[in-house]
Amino acid sequence: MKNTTLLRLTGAGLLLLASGLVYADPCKLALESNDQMQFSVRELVVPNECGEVEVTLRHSGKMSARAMGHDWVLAKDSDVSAIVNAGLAAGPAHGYLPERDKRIIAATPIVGGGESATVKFATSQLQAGSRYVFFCTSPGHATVMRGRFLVGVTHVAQAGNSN
Ligand SMILES: [Cu+2]
Repeated sequence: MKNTTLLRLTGAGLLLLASGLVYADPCKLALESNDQMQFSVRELVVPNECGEVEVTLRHSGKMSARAMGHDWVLAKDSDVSAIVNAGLAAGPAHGYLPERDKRIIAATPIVGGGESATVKFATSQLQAGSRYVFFCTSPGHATVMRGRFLVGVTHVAQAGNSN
């Protein structure tokens, strides 16, 4: 009888612990975009432990997707220009994203004011030693709407690094 009670208590404790972890899941990232053609962050960092990452982009502005739409696209730094150009060629009917482009690691659809979109992707697609960038493929946006995407960088390392 005593053993059964103990097991039940342990189970409840683990359940509480698990829900706490879900609440502050470091593998789920969120950022905002606005009517001033900006992302709310210049850098996103995910821990090494994340097998899968979820990114949610919210548009906190009021302008329509046609006038000031934004998406969140992740790729190697060296592939950004080519993807942006291919996106321009694809045009608004395809959300300024080339279809089935293997250089794109993850991409949300374009959102307008008040909307949000989420994308999930496996970190196994990311190679150690490569530089990754997130950006927006709306025409002319990628020059300002871009930031660094880092895996496994601790806060201590960030504080000690000025760039
Ligand atoms: Cu944009």
